This record gives sequence, C-alpha cells and structure tokens, in this order.
Amino acid sequence: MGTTLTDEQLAEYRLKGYLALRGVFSADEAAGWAAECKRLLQLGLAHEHNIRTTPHYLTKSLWIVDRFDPVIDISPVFKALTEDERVLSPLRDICGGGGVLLFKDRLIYKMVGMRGYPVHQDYSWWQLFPRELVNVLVAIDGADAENGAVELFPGYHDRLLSTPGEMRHMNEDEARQIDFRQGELLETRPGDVVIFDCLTPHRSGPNTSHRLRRQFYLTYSLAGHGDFYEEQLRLLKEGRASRRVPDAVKDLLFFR
Ligand SMILES: O=C(O)CCC(=O)C(=O)O
Repeated sequence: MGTTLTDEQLAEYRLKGYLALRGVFSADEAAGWAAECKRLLQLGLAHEHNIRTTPHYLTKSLWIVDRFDPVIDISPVFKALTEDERVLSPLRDICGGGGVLLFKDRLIYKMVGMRGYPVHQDYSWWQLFPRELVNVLVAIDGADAENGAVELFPGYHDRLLSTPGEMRHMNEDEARQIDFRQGELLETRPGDVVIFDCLTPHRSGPNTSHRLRRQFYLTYSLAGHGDFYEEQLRLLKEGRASRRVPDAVKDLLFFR
C-alpha cells in the first residue's frame, strides 16, 4: 500500500506532535456533514442528564446540545467518515504503516457564544489505555480566532504534563511547563484535517462570532494493541471518563 504523507510531513508531525492537511475533503462533502449536524439536533436526545449530550446554555434554563459524544452510532454519515481512506491512510503513515482502529468519536458544534476549552492533553482522560492514540480533527465549518479555533502547542507529545492518574485539564503550575508563545492557532477551512497526538497540549477560545464552528473529532489506537472502543465507551457511560460529571448529579445520569 502506498504512502499518503511525504517524509517532510512525517518529520513535521514527529517534531511538533501535529500536522494540518488542507483540502482533504471537498466543500460539498463538508456541506453534507453540516446538514447531518442539523439532523442530529432534531433527534430529541438532548437532556441535561444524558451523558452523550453536552449542553450550551442560551439562557439560565434554555440550552442546546453542543457536543455528541459518541455520535457514530446515531449517524451513518459520521460513521462513514471514520472509515474513509483519506483519514485512515495518513494515520497509518503516522503509525509506522500498521493498522489503526477507532478508539473514540465526538462531534463538537461550538455554538455561537459557547465557551472555550482550557489547555489540556487528551491522554489525561485516557490513561487506562496504551499511550499511542492519535486524534483527527475534521473541519466542518471554517475556524479562526473569533469562532474558537483550536491552538496547539508543539513539542510536548512525549510526556504527560499533569499528575498521572488524574483526569482533568492542567492546573496553573502544570501549564507553566508550556511555552505559550509557541502556540499555533490552527485556522481551518471546511474539509481540512488536523492530526494530533493525544499528548499534544491544546486549548481553544470561546465562539465570539456569529458563526458555528463545528468539528468532528476521531481518535484511533494501534490495531496491534487491540480494540478499545467498547471499553472506552463503557467508562464514558459509567461517567468515569467524562469531563462534566459533578458528583452531585452522578446518580441521575443516563446514556441514550
Ligand atoms: O473543539 C474545541 O474547541 C476543543 C475541544 C477539545 O479540546 C477536546 O475536546 O479535547
């Protein structure tokens, strides 16, 4: 099987811990995903105790879904994207030519007014699994500073910067290990793809624009390590791998 990435692209990924691939998908394909994003919001899954749906409050009592985690079991369109060779082929190159298996999927809308995400390494939440996990961000809308594009920090993908065993964003002391001047705001256009290591620190600002900033995130593990999708999902459903489960409401949560 031929390679998709050049030696220069692979060297850039190894050095920085991420790589942007421009125009991987067409604007028409991205428009199809945008239509699917609308359909998903009409499925009636929104509930503040549904582990799958993260809310964005428009007023104190009115909210809409900002994240479906996971999404592929309710969306054939996004499931097909996880199996697309234009995603899998560069990933195989990055993983040294071996096979990859889907580990996790989530769809983030970043609605107008939605908050940003503090700096973190995704692996903090996935420490029960082998460290070789690679993220793929697929841009549905364009992203820039105004609507909350993701900013990535190069060169830290060889280590966990926060306390081992704790699932959380970095605290201030831990974040001081990062040179924030080196951050790269990844502006994207619909159809762009960004691949980044699960240890690459990243953050994003709020959406202060009047545009949505929808992105589909996929994470893959090495096939040689085994298939962890169901185990990862089980932990999420039990509220043990989620970012938003205050102890006070744990008993009220459900997954649908
Ligand atoms: O979509 C974003 O703005 C950031 C999301 C993110 O960092 C995450 O889910 O790990």
